[in-house]
Amino acid sequence: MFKRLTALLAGAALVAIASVSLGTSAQAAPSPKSNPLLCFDGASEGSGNGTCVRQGSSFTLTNPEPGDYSGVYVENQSLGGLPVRSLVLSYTYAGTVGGGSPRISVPLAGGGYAYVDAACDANLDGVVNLAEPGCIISDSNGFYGLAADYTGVTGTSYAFIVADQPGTVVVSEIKLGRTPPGKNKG
Ligand SMILES: [Ca+2]
Repeated sequence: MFKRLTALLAGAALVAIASVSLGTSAQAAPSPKSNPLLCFDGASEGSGNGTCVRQGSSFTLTNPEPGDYSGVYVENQSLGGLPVRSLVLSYTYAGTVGGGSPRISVPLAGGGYAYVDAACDANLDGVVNLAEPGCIISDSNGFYGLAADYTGVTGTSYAFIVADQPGTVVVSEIKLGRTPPGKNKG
């Protein structure tokens, strides 16, 4: 009887500790089930007048002048050691497109970024998708070619979409993740 009571008390103590730590971490981090998409922009970072405004799953990126920027990133994402071509990278775009804007930037192991922009929209349907046949990508180390031929590997950071040409573009249906289609939340 005594042993049983002790076990019950120990169990209750563990539950209490678990509740406390859960309560603390819940404030510091969102659910591990999803990696929320968040805006970033020059206007809120004290660097120009670019703005990102979210409405549901659509993000309106507005850059009044050259040098302005705005974009979307994935909170709490840590890519690392994955072939870039294996990532689930896609978005729908409408508005000002050109000069590599908007684009997905993916951090590379060893430095630099891989870029996925409208050149990847081979069938010109307004959807950029890394898995699309004929998708052309580039990187900051001089690569320009088919995504299927790309051998770059991700570094330990997060992928983001950025617009940095004057004008307004709406990006939506954004996938910046590492998980297979259907499971991707980021
Ligand atoms: Ca397309």
